[in-house]
Amino acid sequence: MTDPARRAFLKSAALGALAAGSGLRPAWAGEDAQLPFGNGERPLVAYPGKRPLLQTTARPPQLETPFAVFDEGAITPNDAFFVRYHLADIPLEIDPEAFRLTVGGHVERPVALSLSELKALPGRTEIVAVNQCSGNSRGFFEPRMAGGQLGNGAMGCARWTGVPLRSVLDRAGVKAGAVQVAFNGLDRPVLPETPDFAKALTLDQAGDGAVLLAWGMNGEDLPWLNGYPLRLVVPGYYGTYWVKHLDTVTVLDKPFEGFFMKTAYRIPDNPCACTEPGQAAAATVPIGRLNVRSFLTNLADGARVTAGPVSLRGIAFDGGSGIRTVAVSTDDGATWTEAALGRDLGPYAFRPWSLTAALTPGAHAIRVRATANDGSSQPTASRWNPSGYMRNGVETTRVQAA
Ligand SMILES: Nc1nc2c(c(=O)[nH]1)N[C@H]1C(S)=C(S)[C@@H](COP(=O)(O)O)O[C@H]1N2
Ligand SMILES: [Mo]
Repeated sequence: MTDPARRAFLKSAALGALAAGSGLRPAWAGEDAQLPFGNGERPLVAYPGKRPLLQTTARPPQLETPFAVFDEGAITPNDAFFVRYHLADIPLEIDPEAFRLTVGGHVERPVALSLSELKALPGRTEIVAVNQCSGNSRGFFEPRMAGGQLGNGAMGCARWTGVPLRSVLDRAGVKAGAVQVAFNGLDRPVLPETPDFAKALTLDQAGDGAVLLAWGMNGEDLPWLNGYPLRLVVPGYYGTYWVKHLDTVTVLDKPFEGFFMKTAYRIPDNPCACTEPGQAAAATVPIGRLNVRSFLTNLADGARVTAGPVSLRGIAFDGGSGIRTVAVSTDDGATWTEAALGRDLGPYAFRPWSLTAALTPGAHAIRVRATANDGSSQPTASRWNPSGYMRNGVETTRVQAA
């Protein structure tokens, strides 16, 4: 075992290079370094604890997983997991011995828990869950909108280890009249006028036993850039709620008014969470659960294959009802065949699927469409909204069989 204090020092040394902007060199040009949209060219850059990932911005670090990684299996490796930050002042040094999670606000007994106290709490558990950025795939929307021009790699599925947030709230004793719980981490804005990144859940959402204070990811400590030493894991919900480097939990007796709840990360308040392209929404609500999506992972757009039986495989997921079926079309949506579903790692996980399709010589548009246990399915065309959130239209991969 490495001494934890020393481990944090080693990490911070690597991150010192990150802060100084040195020691980070673009690696080779990958297949999806050039995305099929304007300004879509992104270098592959290796950050501390990460293999080369697609860099959207350097300050703050925003890294996307190269899509081929999703063909490695239903669990996204820690060193390939995407990274999203809003604020450039990310923590570069954390002493795991001195670290405390404080739980305060509208509670009977404010508490400050060390990592070892958290790890010793009853109810330690693991859950496999997808963390997906609200703006994943934004770069494919037409017309374009502001925001990170992301391909499909701002998502990942991991096995998270932690304790239910509920145990810690119970320990602090939520007072009558509480309505929300707010979460803040160690990252800070560089400029005083930039709002701090903080999020809130309703008391009901926060009390769901699936919501974890997590220190472990795929059997290891959280990677630094994914929130070491502690993050919120909100299974079924978009990544924006999964606050990293979490050190402050505040129970509130009125709704949280911070920028990242009141102004940002809101969707049109209608059943499709959409508007006419180019139009603003009449009313908005905070973004919530993931909608259902599916992807083909073993063939890229433009691939050439040998005509005859071709193995197709991929992943599907939704906001927690689980995947019921995945259907595949190799004739541009005219006919559909049900794929076999792979290992079930739980309702919040990537669900693998596979199918052997007979491809005649010529061009094929392969489409994949998942249906979740709650009956929801993917629209043929993605629905537009002003922030480019929740894209989930049926994906099409064009291949050539010969
Ligand atoms: N402290 C902190 N936590 C954060 C954010 C942030 O900017 N700061 N971004 C959120 C957003 S929008 C996403 S999509 C996820 C991404 O998690 P990851 O970087 O571990 O992939 O972190 C969330 N947690
Ligand atoms: Mo996000």
